Amino acid sequence: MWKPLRKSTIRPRRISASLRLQPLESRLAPAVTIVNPTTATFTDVDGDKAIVKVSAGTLTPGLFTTAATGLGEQLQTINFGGGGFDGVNLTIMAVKAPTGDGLVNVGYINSNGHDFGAVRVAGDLGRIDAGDGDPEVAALKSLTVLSLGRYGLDTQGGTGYLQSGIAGTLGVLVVAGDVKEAHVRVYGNDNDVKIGAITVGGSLIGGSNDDSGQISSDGDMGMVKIRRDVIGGPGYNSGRIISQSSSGKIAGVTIGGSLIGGPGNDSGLVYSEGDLGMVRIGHDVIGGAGERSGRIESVYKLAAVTIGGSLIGGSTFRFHGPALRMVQDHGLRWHVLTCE
Ligand SMILES: [Ca+2]
Repeated sequence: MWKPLRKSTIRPRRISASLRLQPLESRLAPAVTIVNPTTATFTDVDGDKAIVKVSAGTLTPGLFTTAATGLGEQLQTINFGGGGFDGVNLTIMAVKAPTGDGLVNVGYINSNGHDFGAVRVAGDLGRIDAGDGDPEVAALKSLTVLSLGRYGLDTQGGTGYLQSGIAGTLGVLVVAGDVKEAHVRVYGNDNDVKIGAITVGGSLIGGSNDDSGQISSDGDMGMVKIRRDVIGGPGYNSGRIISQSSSGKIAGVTIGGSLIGGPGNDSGLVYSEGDLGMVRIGHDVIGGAGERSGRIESVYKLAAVTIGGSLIGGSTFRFHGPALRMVQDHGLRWHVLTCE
């Protein structure tokens, strides 16, 4: 029997840091300069001039939480949860200094309870919350970032989460590099919410936390393109692409590299509670030590699966059989098992 997949759970835990900059003493000078109502600037940790722009609304210093770090400030939080920025576009970018990288990494963008327009961060983003739950208007029209979660919780001051919650519809998700241990979750009534097109230029990487390295929708999901790999980790449900709507579908999934199961159960997964369109894996599908890891599954229709490389079984004891099995149970569920 198949163990039913649990809905996503959020278990914040400290994530190992790959970048750690020591805060300096706090200082009296304001960290963020309000240039005009829609533009603010600050000096980034490596000396770059960071620029925050909104298409409407009025920026104030109180919206920003920063920590004096390195040569300037780490933007830990920008808080639009109080309203006044509904539907606005937000761009956070950097002008390169001789000491800098021309990028700006951001901890948390909070627009909880309020919709956003297009959000663009020229650097890494730890987390974003947006959406008022009204399905008639997109909760977040688009999110474009260099990477998600690459620096763990360091950009949030060592606390917080890497889970992003979008209450409503996310139009377009573009991540130029990796999604590392971060989780983008679109939630709401499964007949109304969806994620449009998803493009990840690097890999979707699960970690030790449950549900880490994940893109999930309570409703439909458009075409998903992962240029490199989907990699399960030790965490349950880590490294996963999932639509949890029984009435919905995933239009299709292309993984340029491999789908790799990890030590966690149900890690390294492409899964749809509804229909699943064409799934193309450029290289291998590899089962891991976790039960049901390295798996492609649709509860209803599965259009087709192509695997450019090998199908390699994992070490789980539960499913022994041929290298590729497609199993239908209850007349509806199609499973592609990766097993010995
Ligand atoms: Ca920088």
